Amino acid sequence: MTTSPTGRRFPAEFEWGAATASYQIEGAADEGGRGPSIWDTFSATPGKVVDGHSGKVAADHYHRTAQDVAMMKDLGLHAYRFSLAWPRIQPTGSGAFNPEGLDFYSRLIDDLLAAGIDPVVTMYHWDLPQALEDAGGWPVRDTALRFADYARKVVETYADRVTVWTTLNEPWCSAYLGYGSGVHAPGRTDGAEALAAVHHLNLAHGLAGRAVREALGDASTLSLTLNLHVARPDDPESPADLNAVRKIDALANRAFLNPVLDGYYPADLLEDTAAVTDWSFVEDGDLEITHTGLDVLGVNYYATQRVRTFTFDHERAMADGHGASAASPWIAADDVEFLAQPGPTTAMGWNIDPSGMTELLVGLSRTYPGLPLMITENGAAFADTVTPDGRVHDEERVRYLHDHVEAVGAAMDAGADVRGYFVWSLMDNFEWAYGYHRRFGIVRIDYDTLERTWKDSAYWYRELLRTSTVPPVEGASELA
Ligand code: IFM
Repeated sequence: MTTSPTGRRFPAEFEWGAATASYQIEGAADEGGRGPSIWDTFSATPGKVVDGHSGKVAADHYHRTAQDVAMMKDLGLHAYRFSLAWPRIQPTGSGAFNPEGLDFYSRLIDDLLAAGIDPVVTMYHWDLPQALEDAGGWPVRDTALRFADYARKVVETYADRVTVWTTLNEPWCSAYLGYGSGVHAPGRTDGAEALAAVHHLNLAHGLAGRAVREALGDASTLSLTLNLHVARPDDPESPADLNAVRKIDALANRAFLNPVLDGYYPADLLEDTAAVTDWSFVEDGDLEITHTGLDVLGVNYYATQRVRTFTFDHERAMADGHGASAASPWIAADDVEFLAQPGPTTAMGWNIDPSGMTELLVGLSRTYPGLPLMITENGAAFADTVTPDGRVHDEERVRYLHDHVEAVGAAMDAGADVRGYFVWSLMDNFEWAYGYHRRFGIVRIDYDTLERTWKDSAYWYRELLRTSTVPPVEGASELA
């Protein structure tokens, strides 16, 4: 069956794709000369990942690339966004490169091109070589310098076939979840280290960006993917709540946008965090390096946040037995409270609010006119079930995707220059601290057999790509 084209029509040149990341799908953690990453170590540490899951096998993509690329072709993807595993290419993060690792991605790139699919490469999606963490990790400057060497190598190796280069995926997570709250690898909980990591990731982006531009010149499309936060005040009339929004915006958004697109760190961020660090890790000349500008900004969007300022009542907290608060990713923002929001949520507990997507894209295009935008991730985890017919009727995911794609269109109507959209994710995968307990894929992975099964959302997405028109939610199950 084909649906009647009643939905919004997208321009023919709009790039539709799907995204994944190395540690989340590849498996083969001990094969092909790959070195250990911080996620191997973290996963092997009791209590860090639910049920002790790890990326050791994951979706076994390493052994099934041909099958997976064929599936992408059947879906009609224009582009595939994937990440290179640094420890597969350079096992200890410095020194010798691993030819087997380089070849693995070379073959993947060739297969994609042969299938008519553009490779959109992310250099770093969180799998830092463990040896670099042992030497200090992202809080130390040397990690950014090592990243520059790695970046130069991969760009030189693949520049003949890859022009779209994303340096980092969601440095917010690497810095604040990895070194602030510690819920991600390497699991450290130190605010000053988290902020040093922010800067060294920005520096790493800048150094890698130079490598991309040197190798490709005008042919390069340099990108950085950020998970920008859409924080809204609980009470829009309350100066205190507006101040909470400002703090979150500084830590989550401007801490990355400003050094890269404007060449400075925001004064309010430096002020807010002054009791935690003096930012002396920012050396002379660093902000010229971070200030690369971008050919396209990658935007990952899932949900919004509602925040307010609250006054910490020490005595009440002690009486409630909450004297010792858990580490927070929000450094020097202890007075900001994140509130539950009304309405539906996904299996992550994230609220479903497509209007935040429109607001974010329109806001970015007003702040940075002329900057092309690309949705590099958007999608939802739900508790999928396989019905007796062997199918996955994931209507909630279809609705989520439908409403968010429409929200992208609404942003374009309002003038945002959005060039493409990548669904997260092509297939179910290792969802970090949740292990395999959260499923984001439009294709189901059976983790016992590693069989791939298209969910209704995959058929719906294929129809969208085939027609450039948003299909209705109803009838998605008949598109198979
Ligand atoms: O799975 C992650 C991905 O690695 C980065 N962005 C958010 C996704 C869902 O949590």
